Amino acid sequence: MKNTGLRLFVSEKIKLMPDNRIILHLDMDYFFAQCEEREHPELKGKPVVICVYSGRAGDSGAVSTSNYEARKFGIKAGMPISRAKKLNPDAIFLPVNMELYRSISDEIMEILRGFSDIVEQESIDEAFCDITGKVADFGEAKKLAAQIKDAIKQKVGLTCSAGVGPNKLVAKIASDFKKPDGLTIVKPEEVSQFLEPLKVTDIIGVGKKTGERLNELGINTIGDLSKLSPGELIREFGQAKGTWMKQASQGIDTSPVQERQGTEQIGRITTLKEDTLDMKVILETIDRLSGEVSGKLEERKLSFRSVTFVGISADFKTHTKSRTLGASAKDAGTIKRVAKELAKDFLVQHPTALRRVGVRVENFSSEKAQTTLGEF
Ligand code: DGT
Ligand code: CA
Repeated sequence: MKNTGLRLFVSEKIKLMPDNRIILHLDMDYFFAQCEEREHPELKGKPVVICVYSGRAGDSGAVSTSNYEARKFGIKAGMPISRAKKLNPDAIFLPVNMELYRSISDEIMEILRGFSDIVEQESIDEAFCDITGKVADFGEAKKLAAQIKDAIKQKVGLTCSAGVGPNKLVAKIASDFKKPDGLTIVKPEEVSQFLEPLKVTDIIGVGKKTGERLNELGINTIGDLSKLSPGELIREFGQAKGTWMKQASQGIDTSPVQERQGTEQIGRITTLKEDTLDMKVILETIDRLSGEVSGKLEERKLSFRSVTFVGISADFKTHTKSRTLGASAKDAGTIKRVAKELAKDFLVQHPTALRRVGVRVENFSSEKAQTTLGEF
């Protein structure tokens, strides 16, 4: 009798569970600064600060990010560069090199797509994957997450932190739980215990202002928040936000992982054997990279509208040249032809030795959608 009762209780609980998905969130560690460390290994172990200079005189501008060595001195994203320099005048200050970070981000997103069919790129260095269909349980999910971290380390040379949970809300908090190089798994039955001691502002969507208001009300942890009635939260924050906060505090989130349209690009970049201006070497490299890009497009049945040539010169400056086509294309021939034309144009205008060369396509449409259009 006892056993039957227990079984009944368990199956009831499973039926009532709002979510039976397995979601992974991945966040690269100190991303821009780690990209620079990869490009300049001599920076490793030193405090590195990545800066957005305002273009005005001197050190006017803000810190974009810093590595963990620099964070030990209190240097943080968003602070004025002048303040960071006071905190540690000996740190290495570098300007943002967005093209480099974008191309590394592309490589990472492609690796993720190799492991998961459903990838939602959330920012340059973060993504969600719905791996429900790929693994049987959270034990397998942990192994898969470790494999993904490994692949990124091996192929791209960077570390990241991953979180796995029953939904996006929990997965995201989990990836932030242990950094750098962390891996945190939160099974559905562990969600309440995991969230309880965390700060209310650890919930993505509970910003600084809401956090301060909650603190004034004596609500500091997610556990405190979960004890409030929906009515109390709605009275304070309005219907939509109050209802959402109640759910979030209980670790409930039904939002799907979905591809974001228009932000996607597929690219390949490689380091040449030596810095060179030799057109033959550069064009041969473009041929090879274009073939790889086209292979990826074929796998995903995508057509593209624009092609970009990326050249990183010996002084580490990144240069790009792009062209938008009159109509969508999907063949390797078009990528090769356009990328080579762009490379030639670039080298005529900037006769500078290149260290790395890349090819990228974007503005996608799916072949399926095109066929449908054609039928009309
Ligand atoms: P993490 O994730 O704590 O190890 O460190 P990051 O640097 O990866 O920080 P994250 O994930 O918040 O942001 C990813 C990149 O976005 C970061 O490397 C630089 C850029 N970024 C972040 N916050 C700011 C900011 O306040 N201003 C500017 N310009 N860029 C930022
Ligand atoms: Ca990050």
